[in-house]
Parts: sequence; C-alpha cells; structure tokens
Amino acid sequence: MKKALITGVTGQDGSYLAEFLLEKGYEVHGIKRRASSFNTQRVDHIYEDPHTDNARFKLHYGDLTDSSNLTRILSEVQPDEVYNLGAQSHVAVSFESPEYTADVDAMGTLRLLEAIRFLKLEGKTRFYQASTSELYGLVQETPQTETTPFHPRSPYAVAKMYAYWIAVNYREAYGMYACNGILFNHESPRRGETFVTRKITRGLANIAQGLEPCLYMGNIDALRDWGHAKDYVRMQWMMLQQDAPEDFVIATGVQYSVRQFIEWSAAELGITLAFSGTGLDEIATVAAITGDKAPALRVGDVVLRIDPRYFRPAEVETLLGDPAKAKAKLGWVPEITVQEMCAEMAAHDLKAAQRARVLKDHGYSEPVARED
Ligand code: NDP
Ligand code: GDR
Repeated sequence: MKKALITGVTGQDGSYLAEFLLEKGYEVHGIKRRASSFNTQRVDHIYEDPHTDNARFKLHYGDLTDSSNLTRILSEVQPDEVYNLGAQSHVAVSFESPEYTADVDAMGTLRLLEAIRFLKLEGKTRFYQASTSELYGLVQETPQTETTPFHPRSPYAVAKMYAYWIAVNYREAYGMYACNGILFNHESPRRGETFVTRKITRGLANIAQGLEPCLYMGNIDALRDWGHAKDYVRMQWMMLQQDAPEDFVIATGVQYSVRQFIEWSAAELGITLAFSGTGLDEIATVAAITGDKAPALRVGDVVLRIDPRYFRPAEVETLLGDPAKAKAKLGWVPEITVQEMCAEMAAHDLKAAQRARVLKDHGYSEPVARED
C-alpha cells in the first residue's frame, strides 16, 4: 500500500486530495496544526478513529515552522509521496504578516526537503510543491505558461517563488523527484471564507436571507482563471506518477472578472444586479428578483459597496493560464466549468444561510462570522 503525507490536509486542497488518495487505496497521513478549537471540519467526514484496525487516514500534530517535528513525522511515516500544500495562503494577509508567511511558505518548504534528504529518503519519496500563478504577478506574457518569467507582487508570492526554486534546486542538485504544480486559482464549497469567490457566494446568500446587510469588496475588475479544486488535486497526483519529475501549469485557459463572478452568484440566488457609479462610489443594487431564494431583498436594495481596505498594496490585475502541457503530457483537462462551480458554491452557501435563518427565527441566533 502506498503512503502519502499531506501538509495542509485541513485546508481546501488537502481535504479533496486526502479523499482522492484514499479512494486510490493509499494510506494517507496528514499534518494538522494545534489550535485552541477544532480545525478539522474539512476532513471530519473521512476521519477514522485511530483505535480502528486498518485505519488508512491518520493525522499528526505538526507545523511547517518546526524542523524537528517534520523530520520525526517523515521518519515515522516513510512516505512514498509528500504533498506540500500547507501555507499561509492568503495574499492580502501576507502584506500584514510577511515574515510569518516567508517562514511557513518559503522556509517550510526547505525544511521538508531537507528532512527528506537528512533521512536519506530522496531515492524513495516523491515531492509535490504547491506553486502558484501568483508567481507571474505583473504578467510578462498572456497566457502564462511554464516558461513565462515570474514577477511576484506580494510577500506571499515572493515566499512561494523561493519554494518553487528550492524544489527545482533539490531536483537538480540531489536528483530528488520534486515537482512544482503552478496552479491557477481554484475554488469549491470548501474554499476559505475570505477568498473572493467564497466571500461572494457566502455573502450574497447571507444577504438574501437577511443575515448580513451588504457585501464590501475591493478590486472587482481583477481578472482570474478559476477552476474547481477537485479537478486540480487530481492533477497534483498525476504529476507524481510520471517517470521523471517536471513542472506543470494547471489552469482552465478561460478568464473572467470578479464582477462577472458576482453577477453569476447573484443569478444563482434569483437576483439580477445593476452596477452604477465608478471607483470607490460604485455600488450594486437589486434590479429584479425571481424565485424565492432571496426573501429578505427588495428591488432597489444596495447589496454591494466598494471598500478600499480590500485593495492590496500591489495588485495582480490579470491571470490567464495555458494548460497545454498538462493536456499533452498527462491527458489532464478540467471537467468542471467555472459556472458549474459557482452554482455549486452558491447552492451550498444558500443552504447554510437558510439553516442559520431558521435557527435565528426560532431564537437560536448565532453571530454570522464576517471577518475578511
Ligand atoms: P488553504 O488556505 O485552504 O489551506 C492551507 C493549509 O495550510 C491549511 O491546512 C492550514 O492549516 C495549513 N497551514 C497554514 N499554516 C501552516 C503551518 N505553519 N504549518 C502547517 N500547516 C499550515 O489553502 P488551499 O487548500 O486553497 O491551497 C493549498 C496550497 O496550494 C497552498 O500552499 C496555497 O498557497 C497553494 N495554492 C492555492 C491555490 C488556490 O487557488 N487554492 C492556487 C495556487 C496555489 P489550518 O487549517 O490550521 O489553517
Ligand atoms: P488570490 O485570491 O489573491 O488570487 O490568491 P483571492 O480570491 O483572495 O483574490 C482574487 C482577486 O479578487 C480581488 N478582490 C478581493 N479578494 C478578496 N480576498 N476579498 C475581497 O473583498 C476582494 N475584492 C476584490 C483581489 O484583489 C484579487 O485580485 C489565491 C490564493 O488561493 C493563493 O494562495 C493562490 O496562490 C492564488 O489564488 C493562485
């Protein structure tokens, strides 16, 4: 039975990848961080009591800032494959915590690679690094491919650039099987609540149910190439099954604006939006309502305003990937469109909002978390 170790198993991708590998028959080990409250919601459905015989999903406490911990876990598990998905992954937050972001995202990757080398596992253990389209930052050509030059625009992207190159370096210097997946934005109902797509689907669903007054957004003209996390974790595994390690761009090859995603999400809730004003004064109002998914709204209500606190000190305005190499060499093509994904996310968040509404109406009101 193959063994995989996933850092960041409690995150969006980690949870889908763990499911995927379990279905493939792997024994899956994940590293979770110690937190003062439960933080395993995304993997609770695949959790197996460690007392169960033959449990194939095991969690270890650990942290990418702790070398001795990583070395001990690697030594115990002796994995065939390591997926380094753990990261401080929020671009805006990386401007607030640049040093921590570098420690986890850049040095954490080095710590893992060094632990593999120290334990003499480089002949056995294959390594996947979660690289990112943020490396392209201020884009030098469109669409972006594996050979497009990098110009990172945030402490997050700069840290991930170190991680990218240290993985390449360990491949070249020590013959390690190390690959970079240069993944463009990918989303799902499990996406963290403060990334833009989830903030939109969750925020609009809450507004539709009367749980929040208004959505406050930053640069809604940003352009992204959005795919579904389920499609992208499949590719992470495929990359480690090749004869030789290589780096791949994973994207859909289609680009839309944040504004477009807002319109789709609203439409999923039966709301037609009208945008008016410019710059900081731009707003979106309800132009029409169909169906019964937005009982709290009336035509003319303002549901979106711009708040400059969501502008970034340096923005990545546009990203569009070319996944031709992944298609040609691995036969990978995304199966879920961005519109299907948006519908799935909106339906998921509407259900949660309806549940919260029923609880509130019966006196079991809980505050709606809106930190962003
Ligand atoms: P998430 O933010 O959902 O998950 C990040 C994971 O990393 C969580 O499990 C988190 O733990 C863990 N983590 C954070 N800090 C540490 C630390 N110090 N030590 C160990 N683990 C830590 O990210 P995604 O699942 O969306 O992304 C997975 C990876 O892919 C990340 O590296 C991200 O940067 C990268 N990426 C993501 C893209 C996307 O569009 N989703 C695109 C390209 C790259 P906890 O749950 O406790 O917070
Ligand atoms: P990104 O994703 O920065 O591309 O990084 P995010 O969803 O945070 O932002 C996408 C774009 O939307 C704009 N935007 C807003 N973003 C957020 N979060 N909140 C807002 O209110 C808002 N308004 C507008 C942003 O300015 C940006 O242009 C994600 C992360 O998953 C990274 O870890 C990963 O590496 C990259 O995708 C690829």
